[in-house]
Amino acid sequence: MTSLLFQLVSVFLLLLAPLLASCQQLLRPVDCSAIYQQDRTKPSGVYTIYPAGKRSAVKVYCDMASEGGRWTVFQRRMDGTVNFYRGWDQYKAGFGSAAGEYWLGLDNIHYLTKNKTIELLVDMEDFEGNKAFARYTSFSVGAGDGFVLSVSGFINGGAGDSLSYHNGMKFSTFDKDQDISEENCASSHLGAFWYHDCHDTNPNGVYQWGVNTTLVEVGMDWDHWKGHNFSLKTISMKIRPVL
Ligand SMILES: [Ca+2]
Repeated sequence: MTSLLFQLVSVFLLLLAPLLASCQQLLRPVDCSAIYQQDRTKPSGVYTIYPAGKRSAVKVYCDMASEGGRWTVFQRRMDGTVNFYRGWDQYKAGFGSAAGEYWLGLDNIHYLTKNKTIELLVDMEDFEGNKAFARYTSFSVGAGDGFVLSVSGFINGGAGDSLSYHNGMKFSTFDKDQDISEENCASSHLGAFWYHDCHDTNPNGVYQWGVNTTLVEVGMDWDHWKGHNFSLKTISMKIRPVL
């Protein structure tokens, strides 16, 4: 009798499991795509996601409009109010505000791109209202202290491809030089990125309000659109799982 009861309870729990799993997803969405799929009328804005389980709550900006929406923004520059020239610990953990400028953190970006196919959208704008984007059908950031960038499948939205040059590189900050240049790319270009020898884009560089050649290639540039010495008005990097 006890055994029969046990079996019945087991079957009941097994039937309940998928429901519990979807409740979990409802309560603690892993990314903006999960939020969108629960309710497709949700507008763009700040939401809380859980990239790595229940203790990993973090606020992000969700772009629910561009190119079909569902995008989790992990990097966003728009007005120069946040200092992006920071060291390793800050780039690992994240900084800034999801309502404005921020960097989500390498640990979170790694979790969001782990064990699934993720695509990347890079949106940008100059100071005259011109917009362009670059899209990549595959994007991931590796584990460990390298946080190696894997990016491929470029789709041109008018911006050209300034990211493929960085494929396979480790992430570098001024206090952790992991680039392949003899110089310290992060300190000579006043940013932090998957520098190569050194960059085709410097999205975490200095916010400069357009062209400024006093210092060379330190602005927030995307070389194949506006050149190395043009610092953009806005740039944001966002990801979503390929469904
Ligand atoms: Ca170096």
